[in-house]
Formats: sequence, structure tokens, C-alpha cells
Amino acid sequence: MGRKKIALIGGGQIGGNLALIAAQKELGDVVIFDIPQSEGMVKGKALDIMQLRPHDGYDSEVTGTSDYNDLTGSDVIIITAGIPRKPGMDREDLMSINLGIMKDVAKNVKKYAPESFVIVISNPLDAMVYAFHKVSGFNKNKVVGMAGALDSGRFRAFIAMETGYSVQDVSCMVLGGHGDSMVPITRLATIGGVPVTDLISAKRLKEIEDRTRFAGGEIVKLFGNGSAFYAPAQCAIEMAEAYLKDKKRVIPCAALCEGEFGINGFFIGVPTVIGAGGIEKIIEFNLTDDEKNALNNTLEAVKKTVGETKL
Ligand code: A3D
Repeated sequence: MGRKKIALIGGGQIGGNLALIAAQKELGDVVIFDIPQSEGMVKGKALDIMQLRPHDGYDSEVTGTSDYNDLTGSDVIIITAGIPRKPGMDREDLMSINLGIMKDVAKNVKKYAPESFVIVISNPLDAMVYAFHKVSGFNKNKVVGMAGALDSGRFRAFIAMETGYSVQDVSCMVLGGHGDSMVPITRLATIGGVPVTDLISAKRLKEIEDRTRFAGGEIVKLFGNGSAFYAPAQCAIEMAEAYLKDKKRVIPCAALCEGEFGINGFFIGVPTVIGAGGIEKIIEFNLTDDEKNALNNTLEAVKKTVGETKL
């Protein structure tokens, strides 16, 4: 049995970091795929990571390509392909360009790596993962969107920063769409099992929830050109590792709901179990009335974005 194979569709900011972390963790060999115009860039990144090997000691092989044939036999595919919004471009323009890219990617992944577990990161996330699923026809357990892991991680990071306690002991969950309407379930957030609601004032918690909602935008504003890439890459690797090592991790992810939480036919952030079967389960639990309302609200936002795909 050879090594596992991880293919990255899109070798930009997140793609480059995905390649580095996957190699350093020795999750398998890594192929970075990008369009022909960016082939030199991904070949260069691959070579650079190969030259880091002697210093870190990993044996994973990393290659760059613009040939879809090289996806053959991939166990995991992580998609970041797309373009960021440019000045003068509205959301619909971005959606139509990235949707075109995602349809093309989905057809090729279906052709060359039909058995793979697919993690979508491209934005608008809720619509892109939906489009991938529709076009590829993959089973719902093999397609997932990375968003809840990042949004929950941001919430954890901010709570650790607020208290000064180890982030390792902070547990948080953020559900819903990957946008301003996401739903932090603050009621269930704990530090070492102690409810955060007993440790942080309601006013500060509200501010931390709001910072979480707009955390992506905070970084976009600081960069001035581009969006977050270190944490998004690490989150997708966490999901890939859970699949490859059959860890049964419980991670909030954009999974296809078919009745769970009263949601039908949409990918939305819910607590999932990730193991060798992919998305093995969506874990349901009782929500308060306020949380239900917030989830309905975010579902409306997701439906609107998904509606724009006309799929
Ligand atoms: P960027 O550095 O621009 O990389 C995107 C790459 O996609 C570029 O190298 C492009 O050449 C490539 N690409 C374009 N078209 C194709 C194609 N048809 N096939 C293969 N590759 C192609 O962006 P990034 O890495 O910073 O971000 C990637 C995506 O992730 C963007 O859509 C971001 O909005 C999104 N993102 C999502 C989150 C979530 O939490 C969901 C967080 C951060 C970024």
C-alpha cells in the first residue's frame, strides 16, 4: 500500500499553505493543480516545499501541475480555485465567474478522482459546495464545505485572547452559513468544561460573537488585497486528516442536510462526524427558540446565495 494522495485544486495563498501543512504532517503525497497560466507558480511552490524536506524530515512528495490527469487516484481533493473580488466587481459577477470555475472543477474531479473525499473552500462557500455536489453527483457523505471549523476556531481564539486561558481548553461551536448571519452557539461554549457565560460578561460575549461574525472581513481590511489563508488551510487539513485517519472528529462543517435541524436540500454549517466514511453523521441537538430563529435566518441567506447558482 503506497502513500495517500491529496490533490489541491487551486495553488494560491491557501493552496500553498495546504501543500506545506499536508506534507509536514505526512498525510500523503501532494499534487497542486492550477490553471496553465499559473503552472510555473505551483511547480515552483512544490519545488520549494521539496527543498524544505531535508530540514523538516518529511518524505511526502509534492508536485505542481495544470494537467487534470495528475488527479488520478486522489484520496482527498481540496478546492480553493476561484478569483477574489476585484474593484468594480459586484457579488453577482464574482458568483458567476467562480460558479463557472466550480462547474469545470466538479466535472474533472468526477472524471479523474470519483472516489475522493472533497473539501470545498472557494467562496461564496455555501453556494460553491452546493454547486460541486450538484454537478459532480457525488454522494453527500463525500462532499463538504470548510467554514464552520474556521468560524468556530475564530470564536475559540477570541475567547482565549479575552481570558488568557489556553485555547486548547476552549470549546465552541458556530453553525449556519459562512456569512454575517452565522450562528455562534455561545450557550454551549466552555473553557475546560466551565461555561463561558459564567466567566465572561454578556456584553463582552456579544462583542466577541460579533467579532467572530466579521473575522474574515477584519483580515481582508488589514491585508487590503486578499483574504485569510493560514487558519483556513489548517482547518481543511484537520478535516482531511479526520477522513484519512478515520478519527471520527466532531467538527462543524457545511454538510448537506436532509431533514436535520428541519433543513432540507442545503449545505449549511452543522456539527458533523468525519471518519473513513467521509461525513458519517450530522449530530442534532436541541436548540433554544432564539437559536432556532437565528438558524432560520441564516438558512434564508444561504437559500438566497444558492438560488443565484440557478442549479
Ligand atoms: P488565491 O490566492 O487567489 O488562489 C486561488 C487560486 O485559484 C489561484 O492560484 C488561481 O489561479 C486558481 N484558479 C483559478 N481558476 C482555476 C481553475 N479553473 N482551476 C484551478 N485553479 C484555478 O485565493 P486564496 O487561496 O486566498 O483563496 C481561495 C478561495 O478560498 C477564495 O475563493 C476565498 O474567498 C476562499 N476562502 C474561503 C474561506 C472560508 O472560510 C470558506 C476562507 C478564506 C478564503
